[in-house]
Amino acid sequence: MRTKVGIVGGGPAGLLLALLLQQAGVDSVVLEAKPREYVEKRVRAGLLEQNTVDLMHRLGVGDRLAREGLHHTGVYVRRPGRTQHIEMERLTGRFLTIYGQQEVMKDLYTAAGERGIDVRFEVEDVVLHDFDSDHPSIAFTEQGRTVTVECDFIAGCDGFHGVSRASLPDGSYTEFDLQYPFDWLGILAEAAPATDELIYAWHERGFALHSMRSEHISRLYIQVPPGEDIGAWPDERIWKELQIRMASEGWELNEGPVLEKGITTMRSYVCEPMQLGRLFLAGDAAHIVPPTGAKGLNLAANDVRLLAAALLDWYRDGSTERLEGYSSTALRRVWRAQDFSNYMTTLLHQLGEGPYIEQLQISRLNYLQRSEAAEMVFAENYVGLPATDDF
Ligand code: FAS
Ligand code: PHB
Repeated sequence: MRTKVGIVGGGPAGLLLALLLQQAGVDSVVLEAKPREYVEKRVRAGLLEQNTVDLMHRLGVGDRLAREGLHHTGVYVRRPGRTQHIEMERLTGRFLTIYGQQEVMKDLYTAAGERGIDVRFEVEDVVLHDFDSDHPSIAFTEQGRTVTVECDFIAGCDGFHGVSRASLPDGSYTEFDLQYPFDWLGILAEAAPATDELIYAWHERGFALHSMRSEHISRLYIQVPPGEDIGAWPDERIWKELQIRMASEGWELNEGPVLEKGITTMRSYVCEPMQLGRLFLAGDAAHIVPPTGAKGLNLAANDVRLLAAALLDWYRDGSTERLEGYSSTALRRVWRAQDFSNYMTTLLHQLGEGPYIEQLQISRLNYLQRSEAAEMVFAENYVGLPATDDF
């Protein structure tokens, strides 16, 4: 079979790219290893920047997000005895939206179906060929049958553990990697959020985060040791720890049945360049940020916004300027998000690096509370700088 753009991976990056290309009349085929239900049920991101919301509306897939998404004007930063509200919308004029990645995926798959985009689920043995030539192809197995799709370009949107980055020849890219000495344990609970906006908590026992998915569903995270066994965390122990770390005079966390829980490793990673020949990496396939800054999905959306514009230039008039500049352009925002995600992670977690570093954290939290300039830097990075052609 033949298409214009072969997209490996049917997560946010892959589907947003397919919809952006389809909107301009460019065909693609999306190859996803998992069943649709699995991707739609995978609990991941919850916070969308305005750039990502604007992109969903630009694609005409933002109606349910507009109806059901929670509009947030800022976040709380809490530590024992102090809670600061950082008013991001007042400081930057830009807002945040709470809308689960599960809901984003349902909306993107529905639109892809309605617009006739060819999404193949449960594919196996995906192998990329000849992407260092002008006639790349992708071989894969579908219900036991081997299929090859010939294309002009391959978009590697298959996440951190995908096949695309692994297909790059040794020596053709550089890796920047930082692993943190802790993980996150996250729960989804049938409990009314006890806060109107997110609470990021610093505590001597470790970090905690109160997020949500709706007025009935809370999403909560705590810092745990690296490689922690989830079996060591029965629900009541999780709730007890959350109550301690998020404690505040006259405030109490609402508890309820835990619907889902999982452990996430904390890593900062970048692969440079994000392209080789006719293979272009986007999203987690090229970079990972710790979720403390809520940037992962938003970065994936930004990558494919830039990649789609570059591909459409080529299909319109053969110009290659933006294609050749895709990696360096996308990496500008990637490294901005890497810096901010690292800043938030090292500010709010117990790093185990001794009392001096802990005093630095306290000093930074005091400065964030005392200085409007520090608040502005925090707010500007958290909401995401406006999307432009070169950033
Ligand atoms: P994905 O990993 O989502 O999608 C890649 C797809 O490729 C998957 O569906 C996979 O099945 C498929 N695939 C893999 N190998 C394949 C192969 N060989 N062949 C075919 N298909 C293959 N980000 C935010 O912006 N805000 C948040 O609040 C936030 N919270 C998070 C919380 C947690 C606990 C985690 C783990 C992540 C969070 N993130 C957040 C980051 C997260 O959302 C990712 O950045 C986002 O899913 C990246 O999207 P993709 O790049 O499309 O990769
Ligand atoms: C979430 O809602 O899952 C979420 C929100 C903010 C983060 C990380 C996760 O920083």
